[in-house]
Amino acid sequence: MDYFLKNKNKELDEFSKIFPILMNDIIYELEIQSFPKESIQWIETMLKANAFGGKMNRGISVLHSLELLKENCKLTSNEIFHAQILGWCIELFQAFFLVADDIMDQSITRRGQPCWYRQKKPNSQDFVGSIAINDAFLIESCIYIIIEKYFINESYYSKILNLFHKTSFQTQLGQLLDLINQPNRGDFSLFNLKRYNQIAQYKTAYYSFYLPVALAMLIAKINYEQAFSTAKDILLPMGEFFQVQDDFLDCYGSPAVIGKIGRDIEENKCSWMICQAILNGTPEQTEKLKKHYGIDNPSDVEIVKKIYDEINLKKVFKEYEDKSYNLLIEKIKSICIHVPQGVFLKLLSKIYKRDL
Ligand code: GPP
Ligand code: MG
Ligand code: MG
Ligand code: MG
Repeated sequence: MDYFLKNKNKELDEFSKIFPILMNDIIYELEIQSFPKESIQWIETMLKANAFGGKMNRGISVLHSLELLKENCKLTSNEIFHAQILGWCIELFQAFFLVADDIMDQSITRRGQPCWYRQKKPNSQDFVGSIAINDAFLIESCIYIIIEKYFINESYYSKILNLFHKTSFQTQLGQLLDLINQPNRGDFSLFNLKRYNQIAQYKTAYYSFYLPVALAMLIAKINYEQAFSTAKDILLPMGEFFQVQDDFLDCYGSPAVIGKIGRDIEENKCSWMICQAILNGTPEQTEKLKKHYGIDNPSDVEIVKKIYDEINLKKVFKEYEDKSYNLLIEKIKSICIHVPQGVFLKLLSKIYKRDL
C-alpha cells in the first residue's frame, strides 16, 4: 500500500512539474506582444488559482492510459512528455468549464477556496466578478497555444484539435441541457433518468472519461475507428456513473473533503437524487418535494434533505453504485477487443467508492 501511495505521489509530482513550463509558454506569448506586466500577473494568478490544485485525475489519466496501451514497450521520454502536456490541456479544459459553471450555478466554493468569480482581484478589494467570464475564455485559448507549440509537427495534430473542439461542443450541449431542464420551479415533468443520463453523458462523461483515453490513443498512433467507438461504449457509462456520484456528494458529501458546497437542491437541478426521489417516493412525498425543491433557502433545503433521508436515498445510491460497478466490469470484460482492459479498469478503480 505504502509503495502505491509513494508511487502515486511521485507520479503527481512529476506531472505537477510540467505546469510551470506551460505557464511560461503562455506568459511568453504575452511578453512578445508587449502586454503590460499587470496582465501577465493576472494570467499567472488566474491560471494558478483555477488550473492547479485539483485532484489531477483527468490529467494524469492520459499517461496512465498510454502506459497501459503500450503494455509491453517502455515509453520514450518524448511520449511521456506529450502525454503530460495533453493531460494539462485537459486540466485547463476542466478549469475553463468550472470557472464558468460556478458562475452559472451560483456556487460558493471550489477546491476549498471561494469560486474564482468570488475571489478578490489581486491588490484590490474588488471581486473578480464578471471578469471571470473572460478568464474562462482565456483558459480555453491557452489550450490551443500549448497544443500548437508541442504538437504542430505530429501526424495527429489535427486529430487532437478536432477532438478538443468536438468535446467542447458536447460539454456545452450538456451544460445547456443542465441549465434549461428546469423551466418552472415545482414542475417535475422533465426530471427523469433518461433525461438525466443524457445531461450527465454530455456535460461530464465526454470530457472527463472519453477525452483522456482518446488522447492517449492518438499519441499511441491508434488509427482504427472501431477502437475509439469501443472506448466510448465503456467510458460514457463510466462518466455517467461518476456524475451520479457527484450528485450524491452534492447532497451527502462533506464540503471539507469535496471542497465545494452543494447547490443542486437550491438551483432546481435535474440531479440523480431528485430523479430517484420521484421514482422511490410516495405521491405525498413528491408533492412536498415540489413545494420545497429549487428554493435558495436553508429551511426548504432541510425539508428536501429530510425527505431524501425518509426515502433512504443513501441505500438507493449504494445499490446503484454496486450494480453499476459490476455492469461496467462485465462490459469491460466482454467488449475489449482493440484496447487493453487495464485502461478501463484503472479508470474505474480510481472512482469506485470515492468520497471526493
Ligand atoms: C459538472 O456539473 C459539469 C461541468 C463542470 C461542465 C460545465 C460545462 C460548461 C460548458 C461550463 P456540476 O455543476 O454538477 O459540477 P460541480 O458539482 O463540480 O459544480
Ligand atoms: Mg456546478
Ligand atoms: Mg453545473
Ligand atoms: Mg455537481
